Amino acid sequence: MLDLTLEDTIAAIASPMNASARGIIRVSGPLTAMCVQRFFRPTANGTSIQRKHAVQVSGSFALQDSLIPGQLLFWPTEQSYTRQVCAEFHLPGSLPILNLFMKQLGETGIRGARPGEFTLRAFLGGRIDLTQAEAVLAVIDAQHAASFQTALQQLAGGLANPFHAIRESLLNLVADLEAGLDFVEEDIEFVSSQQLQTILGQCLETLTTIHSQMNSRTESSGAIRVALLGHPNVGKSSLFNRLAHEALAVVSSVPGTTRDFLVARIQHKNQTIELFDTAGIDELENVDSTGSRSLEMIEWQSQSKSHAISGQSDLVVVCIDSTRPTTNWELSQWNSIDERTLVVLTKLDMEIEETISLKGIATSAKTGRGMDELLDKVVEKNRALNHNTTGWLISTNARCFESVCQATNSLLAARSANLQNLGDEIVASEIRLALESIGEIVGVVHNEEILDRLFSRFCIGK
Ligand SMILES: Nc1nc2c(ncn2[C@@H]2O[C@H](COP(=O)(O)OP(=O)(O)OP(=O)(O)O)[C@@H](O)[C@H]2O)c(=O)[nH]1
Ligand SMILES: [Mg+2]
Repeated sequence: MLDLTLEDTIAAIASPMNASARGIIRVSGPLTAMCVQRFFRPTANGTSIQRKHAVQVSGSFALQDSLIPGQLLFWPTEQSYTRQVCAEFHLPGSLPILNLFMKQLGETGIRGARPGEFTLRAFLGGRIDLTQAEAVLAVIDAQHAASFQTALQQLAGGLANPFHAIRESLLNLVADLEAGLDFVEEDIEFVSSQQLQTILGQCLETLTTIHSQMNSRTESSGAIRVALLGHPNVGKSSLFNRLAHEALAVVSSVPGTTRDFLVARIQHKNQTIELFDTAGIDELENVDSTGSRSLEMIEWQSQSKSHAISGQSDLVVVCIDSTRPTTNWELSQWNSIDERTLVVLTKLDMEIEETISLKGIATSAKTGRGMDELLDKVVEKNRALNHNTTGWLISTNARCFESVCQATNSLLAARSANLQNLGDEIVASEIRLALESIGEIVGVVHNEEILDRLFSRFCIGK
């Protein structure tokens, strides 16, 4: 269960758990200043670290009887991520050193942080709202440039800002209505029926927009970028032309025909696919043996471009010529297949090389065999991938969807109560219900179950 108290001082190793140049221990809570005082010695004599502002100081850390060089980042006030006194100890990235330092901190009464506890404190301290906490997770989890961007936007308040604006308007409205109720005898009105209708109408409009944005966000958006990758002459350009229904790329029996890359946009099952034909990738040992130096350079540049394209695309289709023995590079691709990779066997209208043991989508650019199956797999794979990589954002959607619907219903009820002159008490009570639903989205209204479910999915140190 979550610990919602803020009195404990917590610490955790916040850098990856492997040997690296720098290891980071993060500390937050009331004992932080004491432990900085006790374990850190600034290099420059007389450097004061008990300031009002955040500081970054070089020095050394006392670890048992030794002094270890490092850097201290110190936030002495609550103007920190967790809204508490907070520090980061940047030490050499050796696990034994970091573990020993953690043990030393434990002896001063500081306890190990639980998963997500730093972010939880940032939330409880009002530094971030729940949608942003979810975005922190999405940023950590993002394996994709697109989902990383969406997560960053959400972290910057992209999703929560309109909710905050609606909350503000509704809070003012309730205050006006309730003030009016106190003066009901004197017939003083703080907000007219007309004004009320306008404000409710604006809030409803925003909620409707958010509702449809949430709907479209769960669906795949934009084109799927697919790179065709493989050795020279395996038939990438032929496949590309067949899929694009156009002879865009030059096809020839000379290996290394495609030097640059080509792109074609195709439609399949209501989904746009951006297909990239790339230069053939040679086994490294072959690159050195080809012709003059300048030719090598061109080849090397084309190949590194192919790698770059495959790195930037959503999916990679590795093309393997079924009429030739498998190469080491193809085997290595096969062994490192991940959720972004599809394997295609080409030229299946010809006689198959009998030693081929790799499996893939059977295709022939000549007969058109396997084209639909390949495109189906692309769409399917992309859907699964999107689901994984934007999972956290979709979970924000799932968590908030119902609240958005409830808030909408309450505001519709408030509007009709006002039109039917049912009295300001009824209107105000419906608006309060809407406020509660919106409060749940940004976390102004929260319960331990929601927090537990969310923060337990973080890793330690975040
Ligand atoms: N029979 C048959 N031949 C094919 C097929 N696909 C490609 N080829 C032949 O294989 C040779 C190479 O095809 P390309 O499409 O140029 O191969 P590539 O992978 O783009 O080659 P690079 O651009 O050099 O990397 C050509 O002679 C094609 O006609 C196929 O499905 N069936
Ligand atoms: Mg080609």
